Amino acid sequence: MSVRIIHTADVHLDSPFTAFTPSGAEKRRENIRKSFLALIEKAREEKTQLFLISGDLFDTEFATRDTALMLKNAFISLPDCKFFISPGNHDPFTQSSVYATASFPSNVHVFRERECVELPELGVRVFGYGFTSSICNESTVLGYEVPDDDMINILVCHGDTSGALSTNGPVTKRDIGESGFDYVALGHIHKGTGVCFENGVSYAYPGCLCGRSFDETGVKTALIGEIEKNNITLDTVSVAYMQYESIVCDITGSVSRRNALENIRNAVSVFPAGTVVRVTAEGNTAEEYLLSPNELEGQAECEVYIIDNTRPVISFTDIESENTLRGAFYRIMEKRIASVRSGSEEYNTLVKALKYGLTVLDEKNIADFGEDER
Ligand SMILES: [Mn+2]
Repeated sequence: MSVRIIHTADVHLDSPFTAFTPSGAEKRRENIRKSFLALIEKAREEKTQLFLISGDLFDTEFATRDTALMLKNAFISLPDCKFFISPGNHDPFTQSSVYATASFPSNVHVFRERECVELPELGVRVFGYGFTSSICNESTVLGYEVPDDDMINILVCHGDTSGALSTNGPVTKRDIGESGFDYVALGHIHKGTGVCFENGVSYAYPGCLCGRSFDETGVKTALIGEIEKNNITLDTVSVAYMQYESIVCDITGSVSRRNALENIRNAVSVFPAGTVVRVTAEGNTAEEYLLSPNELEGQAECEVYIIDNTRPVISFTDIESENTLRGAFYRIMEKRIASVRSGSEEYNTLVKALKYGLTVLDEKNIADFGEDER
């Protein structure tokens, strides 16, 4: 007997995206909702029987009414699929949480501390651990009575394999190996692991469903496939409407400002449309090629932010001897730069100040310049 599953985690619906304008933040929240709905459609196509959500479905214990309603409708639209949700450290099951206040349909089970749901018709037991506060200092994979019989035993939980001092449900590989489950569906770590094995127990982090910042770059996935008693086949599936990437682009040799931007646009073109890309521009360029963070706004398929770490190529001997404000500024800055260690933070700041100062003194506009940490 086998069962078709989808395993996802760390969707972080309703993330605030505080660094953005209200409409920019809303666009990103919409992308997360669309990603989740795309996974629901995957479940419909693949006739998924168990849909496992291993924590942090929401970014906080609260959700907007619209998001809760969207989920409810999604769950209702797949009546033959059973949903198991294990609240995590971001969305613990508290009195006032969305899990307590939303009325999800009967094909949805939300775990609260340790529980087990038997599904004899599928030959499966689904165990789960639901956080009831944002802190959990005990292993979330231990403490269950797992019968050793023909039924498939699956655990759905948020848990942290990154260290014993974690307050997010510290889990060791040994805990997993001794747990007695056939599959441990984990959540919390946003980088997917693929299916791993420990002492006969299969386990995986699917990773977050879509990237939300430059800390979460690359293709994000969920896991989809079949589980049999001694055979687990899960593949990654990507449904993300939002992807982040961070690249370095050396624009040395660009013959014009336009050419420099063209080189950046080419470097970015390998990513799917809509990807949010941070490009750190490096190399030596003519001083008039100074690039602003939003230089390519509306000019590329991707959303591109440029950090300009290029060094201007300047005719130093000319400026050095110039009897102008520009010359005086240059001589002072060079003296200061010479007094600090090259490559240090101060050095980089001074180089940037020199670059911006020369631009201003050339009466060019730098109003739009600055680092962008989105
Ligand atoms: Mn978490």
